[in-house]
This record gives sequence, C-alpha cells and structure tokens, in this order.
Amino acid sequence: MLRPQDNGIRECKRLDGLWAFTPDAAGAGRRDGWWRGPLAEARDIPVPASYNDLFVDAELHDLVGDVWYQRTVHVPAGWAEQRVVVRFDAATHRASVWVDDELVVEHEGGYTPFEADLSRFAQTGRALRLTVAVNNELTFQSVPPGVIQVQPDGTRTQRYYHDFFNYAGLHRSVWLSATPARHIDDVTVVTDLDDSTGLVQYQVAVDGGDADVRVVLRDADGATVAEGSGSAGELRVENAELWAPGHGYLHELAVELVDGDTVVDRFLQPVGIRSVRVEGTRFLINGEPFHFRGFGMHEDHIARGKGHDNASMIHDFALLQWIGANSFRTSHYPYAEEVLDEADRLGIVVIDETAAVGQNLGMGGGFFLGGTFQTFSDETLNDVTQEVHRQAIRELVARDKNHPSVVLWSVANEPESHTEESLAYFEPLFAATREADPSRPVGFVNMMLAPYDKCLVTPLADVVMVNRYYGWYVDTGNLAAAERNLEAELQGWADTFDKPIIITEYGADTIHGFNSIRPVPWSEEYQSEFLAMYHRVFDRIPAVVGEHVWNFADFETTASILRVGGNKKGVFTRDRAPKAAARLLRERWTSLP
Ligand code: BDP
Repeated sequence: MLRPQDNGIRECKRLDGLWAFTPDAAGAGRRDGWWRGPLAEARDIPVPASYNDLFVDAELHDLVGDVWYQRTVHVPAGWAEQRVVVRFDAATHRASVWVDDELVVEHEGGYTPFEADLSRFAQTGRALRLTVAVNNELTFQSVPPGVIQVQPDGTRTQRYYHDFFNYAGLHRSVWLSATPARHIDDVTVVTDLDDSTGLVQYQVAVDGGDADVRVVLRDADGATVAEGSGSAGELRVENAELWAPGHGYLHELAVELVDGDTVVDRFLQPVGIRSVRVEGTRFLINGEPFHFRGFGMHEDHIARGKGHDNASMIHDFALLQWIGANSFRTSHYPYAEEVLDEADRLGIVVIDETAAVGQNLGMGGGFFLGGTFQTFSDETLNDVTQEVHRQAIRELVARDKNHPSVVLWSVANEPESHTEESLAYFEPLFAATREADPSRPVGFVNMMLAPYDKCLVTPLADVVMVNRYYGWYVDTGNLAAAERNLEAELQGWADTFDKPIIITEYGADTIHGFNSIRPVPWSEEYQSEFLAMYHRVFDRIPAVVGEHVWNFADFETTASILRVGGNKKGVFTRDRAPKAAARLLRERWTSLP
C-alpha cells in the first residue's frame, strides 16, 4: 500500500477538518446500525485529534468502547474511471468503516494505516456518507494489552500495563486518493554502499494489469544520476552524496508505469542512500560508528492528545536540534509518517517501535497497572496476541521500510523476557521482522527485572537496548549507590554480549520550577545530577553506543499515586519549556564529536 500523493497523475485530498461525532460507550451503534443515517446528537470534532481531552466531560475522557465519526465525502467527477481509496493514517486502536450502508474495511491496531477501495461508489457521482466506529478497548489479545473491569454499577473501566494515557480516535489524516486502475501497488527501496558507489535496489509491485516499469533516480538538484527498467533492479550511483546523521540528503526515485509512450502511473519515492550495519559492539551508519544521542518521545500534546499537528512537530524537531539530539525512539508505537519524513529531511536517526508495550503482566500488580497475571498463557497473551503482534510488525515495516532515518526496529518495549514462554513468543516475531526487512538490525527494549544473566530474548537481538532507573525506582535519591549499580550492570551486559548497547531510557521525574540546594528527587537539580552521573558511567563503557533520555517532554498518563499530573520525566515540560537539565544535555551533546 502506497501513500496518497499528488504528482501529476495521482491525486489526493485530505478529509481532515470537523466531523460529526457521537460517543457510544453502551455499544448501541453497532446494534442499531448508526451508519445507516446521520449520527444522532452529534457534536463537531476535529480530525486529526484524540477525542479524550477536547471536552470537559469525564465520561468521554474515560470512555471504554466505541465512538462514531461521520462526514460527507464528494469524489471529484474527474476520478470516475480511477481507483479511488479512502485511507486512514491511523485509527486507535481499531476501526470499522462504512460507506453509505456498506461495511468497507475493518482494521486492528492503532498506529498503522489502512485503506478501502471506493471505486464502485466513486462512479455513482453522488455524495457519500462516510461513517467510522473507532474502538479503544485493550485486552490480552490487543497490542498493547489491557484489562477491562466491570464495576458494580455496570460501567466498564480500562486498565493497562503501560505508562501513558490511552488516547484514542482518528489521530492522523484521512485521505481520499485516486490512482489509475492499472497502478503501482508498492515500492521497496534498499540502499547500500560499495566504496563511494551508492547502491539502490528497488522493487516495484504492479496491480490492475500489465505495464512496463521505468525508474529514474535524481539528486536533490533534479539531475538524473541513474536509470533503470523492469520491476526490480539495482541502480549504481558513482560518488553518491549520502544520507547521513545530520545530513538529510535525499534523492528521488521516480517510478513510472509505462505502456508504449504513455505514462500510466507514477510514484515519487524519496531515497536516502546510506548503509546500516552492526559489527561487534559498533553500530555503523555508512561505515562510521554512530552514537545515539536523544530521547524516547511520545506523541502527546495538550488538548489534542496524540493527534498529529505539523506546527508542534516542527517545533519539537527544532528543540531536538537545539539540544544536539541526533536520534529518537518512537516509544511506544509507530509515529505519524510526517514525523519520519521530517527525520529523513533533517538527518535525524530513528529507532522505530511497534505498539507492543506493557507485555509484562507479572510485575507491579498494584498501582497503575491492570493486576497481576501470568504474562504468556492460553488465557492471557497467547497465539492470537502473537498473530496480532506479527501483523503489527508487518504493517510497521511495510509502512516505514523506505525511510533512511529508520535504522533499527524495536519489536517491543519492556516485555517479560526472562521466561521460556517469552522466548517462545518472541522467537517467531524476530524472524518475522527479519523476513519483512533483511536490511536493518532488529532489537527489543529490555527492562530492569531481566538483567544480562536472566534475559532470554536479548540473544535474538542485534543490539542490546535497556531502560534503567538506578537513582529513581531503585537507589532513590542515592546517586552514589546508583552509579555503582548502574556501572556494574552495564559492565555485565558488555561482558556477556558482543553487541552494541543503547540505553533507551534513563530519567527522573522532575517538577519544573522545583529547586533545592540539595539535589533531592523531583527537583531540577536532581534531574541534572542524575543525568550527569549516567553520562559518566556511559563514558566508561565503550560498548555503550547510545543514550536516549526518558523523556523528551512531560506527558499524560492514567491516574496513579506515582504520577502527579502525568509523567514528569520530560527534559521539557508538556508545553515545551526547558527544565535545567536541557542546558546540561545541550552542552554535552553539542560538544561530542
Ligand atoms: C519505563 C517505560 C516507560 C515509562 C517509564 C517511567 O518504558 O514507558 O514511562 O518507565 O516509569 O518502564 O517513567
């Protein structure tokens, strides 16, 4: 599935804006067929946005179940002979879509796109009623997992195993797009280097009938640097200008379907020529050791929750660049595609993560989680879950495979990883990731309860990724003890595995404006000293090739006695004011080579 594009042959339009919206916690809509007419008692809602924080009612904020979106769609008259699709960049966590009275598509998974073919409706020339039921329920068979509890009064509450608010709705753009009936269905590009020659392998899938494929690769000035024909091949670019961290140099691959002299279809694919390899404890981009500096982030903003917005995105990238970050992780789900486009253009490196967060039902039990269960069993995370997870991996790779910024897949964040059951669960998922993309390293993010001598899943990974909280959840307030324990553990990983180590999370909750002469937890001074301590340790262990602070900015969570108005581990506040630690990071990251 290719993205909607305007390119002289293909056309598209966004269906963003105000839609009609009706919450339906009781599930009446599916029973009574709400798609058959205008939604009753509808209010206006913006698309894209999470619905949870837009209004003031607690019921909508905490709704468990369906909400309904609806709008009228006019297909341009000129599209009557085309293949017309409606595409949702994301519907969290699952959606059913009707056009007029007909169910046209259903999709599971909150952060990857899906589409439905509307060609047969487009030909009618009349206005179409587009209705979407978006469901936010998390269960042991969803990714991420959760538990729904029925209260004595019959209301249902959602609990889950991850530490960010379960925002839901149409979080990203909705598109109407037209391609010729005979069309390019998919484009895959894999790049590599042969000394100073850039190699661009391409593969084109065609649908709707035969035609010849022609490709032209142009540099950023529009000059042709290579050409090819046929549905697969390798282009060689002598002395290629490379895509590299800090240098988001992009070529463009123009893929055309031709029939004689007629161009039947066209797709323009940005290409960053670069190589990625893991060798021993080094992570190499274009053969050069790369040190990840940056953050785990969240798509999280005041009022619109996880709704994508370009202004905020550009501002966040400006802050990343100001602070000297060269990379981030899409913790804990695939981010909007616009974010990856921008990372490509700016030369920011991305660790791309699935939505598999909180697959650890055995820990904590109490405060902000869903209760303690055996993680992997027939009744909890089981074969069905694994299949949903496998599909999520496939959809992530299919969506993001052509982004040069993406250098590493993260299959999951902090799952149970010390049991035979966890190994049996993850082994096929690592294989599925490598099958979907043999060109990039694969990893997962390990949590503190499964150190180097207990973790059974890290041996499957190309890279060690660990989240550690010495000085916060353990050794609280005692940075001397934290420094000893952190170093001992990281040294253990370095001694056990001949793999690069990325610290994918380290951080301390910090109240902006809470200052203290002694560095006490929650103060800005503590956050700074905490980070400085981690950096001393990292600099003593050569296998450590990455430091991602948790988190870029404060973010919303579910209610918990461990959280005051959300998670405060941000280096920036939720509205993006810098805490003191921002200067410390800037000084370190802008002075490192
Ligand atoms: C880690 C999780 C992350 C949390 C963080 C924290 O990966 O999602 O927000 O801890 O506790 O366990 O702040």
